[in-house]
This record gives sequence, C-alpha cells and structure tokens, in this order.
Amino acid sequence: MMRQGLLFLALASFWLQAVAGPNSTQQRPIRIITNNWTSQIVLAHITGELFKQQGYPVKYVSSSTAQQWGALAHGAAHVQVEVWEGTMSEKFNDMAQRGLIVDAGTHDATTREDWWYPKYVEPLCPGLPDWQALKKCAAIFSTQGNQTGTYYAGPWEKPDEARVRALALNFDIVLLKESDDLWRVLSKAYDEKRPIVLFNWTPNWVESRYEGQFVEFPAYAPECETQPEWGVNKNLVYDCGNPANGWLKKAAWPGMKNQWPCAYQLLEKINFSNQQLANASALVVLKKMSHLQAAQHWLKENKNIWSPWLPQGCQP
Ligand code: TMO
Repeated sequence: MMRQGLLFLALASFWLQAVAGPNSTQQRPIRIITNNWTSQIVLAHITGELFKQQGYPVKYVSSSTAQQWGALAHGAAHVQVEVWEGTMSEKFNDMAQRGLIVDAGTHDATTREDWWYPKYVEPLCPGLPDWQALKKCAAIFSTQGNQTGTYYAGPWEKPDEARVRALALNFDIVLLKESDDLWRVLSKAYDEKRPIVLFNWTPNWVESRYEGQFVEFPAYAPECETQPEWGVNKNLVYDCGNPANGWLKKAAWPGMKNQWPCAYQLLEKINFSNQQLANASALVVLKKMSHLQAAQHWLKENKNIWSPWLPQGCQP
C-alpha cells in the first residue's frame, strides 16, 4: 500500500512536470550561495535582485566555502559569485576540470588574500614587509609573553600550518570562526597599537579604515604547492605566499545553462571591479546597511553598470 502510494506520487509529480513544461522548472528557485564574508553576501544579493528582475524566483543558501563545491555539483545550490583564487583555486580548478561545476567567468577585480599587519607594526619589526623579518621578531606577536608569535587565520582553507613549517616560522595559528572575529582582534590591537598579524584580503572595506600591508612571502607559483624541491625549502611544499594578483571568478551548477538560460547569460556578464567590491562591503560594515539594503542601494546607484549585463531579448 505504502509502496503503491509512493509510486503514485512519483508518477504524478513526473506527469505534472511533463505537462507543465518549462514553466514548472521556472518556478524552482535559483539557489544562490552566501558565504561568510561581507562583499560576497552583498554580491549574492545584487545577483539575486537581478535574477528576480528577469522573472526568476531566488533563494539564498548559506554555505561554507568548503561545502559549496558539493552543493554546486549536485544542484543543491546553483550560483557562487565570488570565488577567490588565493583560498579557493585548488578546489575550483579541480571541480571545473572534471565538469562538476562550471566556470561562469572572471571579474575585473584582482585579489589578494594573505598575512597582513597594520602599518604601525613596521618600525617594530625591521625588514617588513619581507617575510624573513618575521623570523627575527616573532616574539612581538606573542600573546603568551614568549618567543612564539600568533597568527590569526579565518575559516577558509589555506594551509597556514604547512607554510609556517616550510618557512620555519615560529608562529602558532589561531583559527577564528568568522570574519567578524578577525575584525574584532584587529580593532582591539589597533586601538592599543599592539603588534598583530592576521589574515586579510583586498578588495575589502578594511583598507578604507585601517592602514596596513601584506607580508611579502616568496612569490606564489603553482609548483610551490606540488613540488617540494621548488622554492626556499627543498623538502616541503607551501614555501610561498598566496597569489598577489589573484583572480575572482563566478561558479555555477552545470545544469544552470539549460535550466535558466537567461539567468546564466546574466551571470556570465556580472563583473565587479576592486573599487566596487570594496564599496559594497563598506556599505554594510561602515554604513551599517543590511546585505539586502546594500545590494538595493548599489543597484539604484549603478544602473549604468548593470543594465548592459541583462541579456537583450532573452525569454526565460
Ligand atoms: C575568501 N576571502 C575573501 C574571505 O578570503
């Protein structure tokens, strides 16, 4: 009985989808990923508002960057609008090569994600921004009053432990759960003019509030992550920094092109510059808008930028 019921339901839903045709798939919302940093969430909402303008229903699904790949591959989510090279290239390239996700194009923005310190630290650690300076003055970054410095990292996958080992730095890594935790430790240290080194990135609102600088590690090369003999440490990988001029990409579920063609064409055109991205996050953090308010504000102010993104004559 139970089984027959289920069979009936399956057939009925199949039949409904068949007779309802493309309209029924249109009713399925496009699921846009929100990650855990500000500009990404604002861009997700800008994208969502534009899909809605095209007539598509939209849903936001929050995901860590680690979990988003499976979600995109299986269609549990469909769009991620800020894929950063420094923290995500390995997974992105691998999944795209295997056809499990689709590369929906590159923004104009160039990105950097790496160890960063406020400007007032420089005289306290001569030789910065060169990384070798950290070998001599790890102690000023100690939180225990010993010789070991503390580096604050965020919840994104970067092998900082491996880098610390490969470059023989005397640092402990403290993993923080949220980007807000990073800004809290930064703000406190900044107020006290206390040495601190933490994960940061650009474009970001941080640069309009705090003066600072990235540590210059040995320049990134892909071989650094795969060939131990490459670089200053001949036995270990990860003896380099993250890319200093990284890309910023959009990723999509492979079925999106067919399921929502006009939305997909729009996604391919979506394109942010460094300045726009920094401003988008500043609207939330410095101007105290919600992510949705920031998105709507941006859309209102920048019609000249986004209207050419809308595909002309496309029928959803
Ligand atoms: C992915 N992120 C911008 C937080 O480095």
